[in-house]
Amino acid sequence: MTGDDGADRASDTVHGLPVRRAALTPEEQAQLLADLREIARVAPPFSPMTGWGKPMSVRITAAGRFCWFSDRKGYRYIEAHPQTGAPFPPIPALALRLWRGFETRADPDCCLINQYREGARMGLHQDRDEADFSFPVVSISLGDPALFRIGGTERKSPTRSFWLHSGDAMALMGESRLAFHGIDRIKFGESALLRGGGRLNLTLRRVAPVDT
Ligand code: MD3
Ligand code: FE
Repeated sequence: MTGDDGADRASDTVHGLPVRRAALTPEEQAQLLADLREIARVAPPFSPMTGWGKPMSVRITAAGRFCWFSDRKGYRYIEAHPQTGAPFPPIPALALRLWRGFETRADPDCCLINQYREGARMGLHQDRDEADFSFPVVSISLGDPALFRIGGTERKSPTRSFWLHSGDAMALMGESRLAFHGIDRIKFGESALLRGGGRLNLTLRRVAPVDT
C-alpha cells in the first residue's frame, strides 16, 4: 500500500526506489560532515560550467579516484583537482558502509559531493558517463531537506517528487539507473546540522569498469 508521498513502509521503497530513511544517526551525520569538511579543505569545492557557459548553482568536489567535471569543452570524469592538481582524498568509511548495504560486488570509485547553498538547484538530467550501469548510484543527504524529482528514461516521461532528509540514503538502480532526475528546491535553514544552513549530497558511483 502506498500513500500520497509514495512511501511503502513495509518494503522501504518510495515510488519504487529503495530509500533508507535515517540510515545515519545524528552522531553519524556529524561524523560524516567532519569527514567532508576535511575533504573540502584539501579539495576545495568548485562550480562546474554548464553547456551554456554559465556556472552551476551547485558547488562540487569529490572523494575517491574520480570527480565529475564540466567546462566549455564538455563534461567528463577527472582524476586530479582542477585547481590544485592533487588526487582526491579517500571515500569516508560511513559512506562506504551505506554503499555496501546496497551493492557488494565492488566498492565505488567516486563519491561526488554536491553543496547546495540558498537558492541552488539541479536541473533534470541523466547520469550516463559511468562504464557499467548495473552498478547503482547511492545518494546520501545531509542538512536541509531537498525536493527530489525523478522521471523515466526519456526527458518527456512523467515525473514524481518526494523529500529527502538529512541522514537518508537511496539507491538508483535497475529501471531507475538511467532515469532523469534533479533537485527542485531546498527548505533552506530547516536542519541544524550545517552552520548557516544548506545541503550536502553524496553520490557514490562506480565510474571505471570492474576488472574481471
Ligand atoms: C537517479 N545529485 O550528483 S541525488 C548528481 O541531490 C545528482 O545532489 C542530486 O543528481 C543531488 O548527479 C540528486 C539522487 C540521484 C543521483 C544520481 C542518480 C538520483 C539519480 C543517477 C541516476 C538516476
Ligand atoms: Fe544526477
